[in-house]
Amino acid sequence: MTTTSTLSDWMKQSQAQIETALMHFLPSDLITPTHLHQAMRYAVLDGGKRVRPLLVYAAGELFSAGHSELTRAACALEMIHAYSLVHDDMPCMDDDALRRGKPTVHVKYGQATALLVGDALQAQAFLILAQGHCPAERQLEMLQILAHSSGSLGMCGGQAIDLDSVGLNLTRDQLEQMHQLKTGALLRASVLLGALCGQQLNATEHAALNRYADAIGLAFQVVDDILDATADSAALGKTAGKDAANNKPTYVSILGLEASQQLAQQLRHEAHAALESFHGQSSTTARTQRLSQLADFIVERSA
Ligand code: GRG
Repeated sequence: MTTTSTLSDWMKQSQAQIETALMHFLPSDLITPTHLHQAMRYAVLDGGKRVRPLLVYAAGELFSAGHSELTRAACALEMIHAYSLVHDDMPCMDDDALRRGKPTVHVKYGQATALLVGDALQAQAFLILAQGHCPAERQLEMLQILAHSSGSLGMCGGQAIDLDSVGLNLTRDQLEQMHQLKTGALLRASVLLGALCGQQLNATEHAALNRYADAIGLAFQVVDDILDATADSAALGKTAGKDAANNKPTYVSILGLEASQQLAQQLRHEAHAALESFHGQSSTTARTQRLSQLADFIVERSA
C-alpha cells in the first residue's frame, strides 16, 4: 500500500495480512496434539492491536524491506507477545480472566495447557524467524535480538521486577527501567527486526532507531497506565483498574494523571525528533511516515 493511504487504511490492511500469515504459521488444529494447537490458535488469532507487527512493517518501509521477510518477523514478534500475555494472565502471575475481550487461555483450556501454549508459541516464534531468507549474518542478528529482548535481560526480566515491586514505592527511574525491559524491549526488537529485514544498519541508523524505540516504548507504557486508570474493561477488552487494585506502582500513581498525559506528549515529540536524522532526502522523509504515525497512534489510542 502506498504511503499516501491513511494510517487507518494502512493499519487495517496490514492487520488483515498479519492475521492471514499467523493462521499459516501456527500449527493446524487438525494436527496432534489438537487440543494444544487449538489453544495456541485461540491465544494468537482474532484479537489485539498488532502494534508490534505494525512497527515491523513501518520500520521495514523505511529500509525498503521485502514483504515476506517482514511478515515472518512480524509473526514471530506477535507470537512472543501472545505467549507473554497467556503467561501473564495465569493465576501465578496477574490472575486475569479477560484478555482481548475473550476468556483468558487458562480459563478456557486449563492452566497446564496455558503453560504449554506459551512455551510452544515461544518456540514457534524462533522457528519461523530462523526459516527466513535474509543473508545469514542478518538472520542470525535478528534471532539474537529476539532472544535478548524476550529473555531475562528483556521482557522476562521486566516481568520479574514487576512481580517483585508490588506494594513498593518505586522511584520514577526504577519504574522506567522496569518498563524498558517488560514492554520496551519487545517494541524495540520490532523496530530493529523490521529495519534489518531491509539492510544491515550503520551506527547512526541504529542509534536513531533506538531513540525512536525508547520513546515509543515508554509512551506505550505511560498510556497503558493512563488507560488502566481511566478506561473501562469493555473498552480495553481486559480488566481495567487492576494496577490500583493490586497496589502496583504506575506513572499515574507516581506523577498523577495530568503529568502522565504531558509525559506521553513529550515522548511522542522525542519519537518524531529521532526520525529527523532520516530526513536527508525527500524519499526517506516519506518513508518515515508510518513510524511517525505509529508514534501518534500509540499516544492517542483508547484501548
Ligand atoms: C509473562 C514473560 C512474561 C511476560 C509478561 C507483556 C507482559 C510481560 C505482560 C502483559 C501485562 C501488561 C498489561 C503489560 C503492559 C503493557 C502491555 C504489554 C499491554 C498489552 O499489549 P497490547 O496493548 O495488547 O499491545 P494487544 O492485546 O493489543 O496485543
